[in-house]
Amino acid sequence: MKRSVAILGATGIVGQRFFSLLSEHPWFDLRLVMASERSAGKIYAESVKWVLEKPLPKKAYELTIEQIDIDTITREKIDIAFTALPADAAKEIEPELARRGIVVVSNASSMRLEPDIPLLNPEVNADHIDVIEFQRRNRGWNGAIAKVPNCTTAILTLSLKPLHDEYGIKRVVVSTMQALSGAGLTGVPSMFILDNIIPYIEGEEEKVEAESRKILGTLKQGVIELNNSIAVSASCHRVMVLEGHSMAVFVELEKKPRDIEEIINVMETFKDNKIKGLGLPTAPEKPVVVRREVDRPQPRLDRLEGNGMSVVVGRIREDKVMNGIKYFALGHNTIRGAAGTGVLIAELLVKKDLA
Ligand code: 11C
Repeated sequence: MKRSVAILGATGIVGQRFFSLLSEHPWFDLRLVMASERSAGKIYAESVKWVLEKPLPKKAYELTIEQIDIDTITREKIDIAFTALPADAAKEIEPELARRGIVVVSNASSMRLEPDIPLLNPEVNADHIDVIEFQRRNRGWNGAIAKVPNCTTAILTLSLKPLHDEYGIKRVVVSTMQALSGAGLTGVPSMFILDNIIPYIEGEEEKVEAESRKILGTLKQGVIELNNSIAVSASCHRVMVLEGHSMAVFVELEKKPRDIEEIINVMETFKDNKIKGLGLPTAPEKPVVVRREVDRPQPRLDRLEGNGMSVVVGRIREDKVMNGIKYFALGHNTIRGAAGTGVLIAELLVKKDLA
């Protein structure tokens, strides 16, 4: 049976991505699109400008934006609420929804590091979903909260997972080149960074460093423990790219790879064992795609690989300073790094009878 779903924060960039992925989803019936008072009362198609393809999905003309209201969500018997809310609003609204029996799949950064809240990048740590049983017991909720990782973290950890499984990772240094859409910069405001790079993204480096260790951590005795044996250092930067976060990644490994061909094989054959065979509609056929051309991946050419759900890796080479390897990685920040991973999490929750 289809689950009834809502999007909270439906008019922002991530909200629009949620809309495009949910409006014709085989398992989900998109019933409510909610946003602030400013957009309430408008037909959805009239309020969106950024990511949605033209022609807009039929639902965009059928649904009217409603003001965010917990009672309406409860009354409409929504099973799953996808949220793209600012962290402050999410902190208030999401626990109340979970208390009322709604399953929340949230892109907001609030609560991501709480030990009984799963921070899911399904091909990497789908098993962490089991913490929901403890979450429900601890907090007395009938619903639940599952979090989507920070966009850079989702892309980075998907590229690291095959390496970690095969060789063991000791240290990661990452330098990012992040797209404008990650900052919600549309239209004129994005022009402020034309011919420029902004070498600071508030809170991003801390998120990458902590969230990566949670995603690569383990579920033990009802909580998720950070992986403290992996050190992560990030430097994050905004560049004049519309969509797609790129990063130069330097990794110290425990075990020495035989050669670069072996590493390419390990990455390309990464089989996302955690969700394999579940038939999740949004899962890409290949979570990690390797490009051999020296000038790839590039955002404009490669960000839609696997419908935006694959991470594309290139320029894999030995790094003698790190006693390991270095490579370049790219992922679609609003799909793999946000709404796409959110929908994949919801599919996993349905498959596990948790939503
Ligand atoms: C950016 N990564 O590109 C940010 C946006 O942790 O969900 C997403 C912030 C987050 O600026």
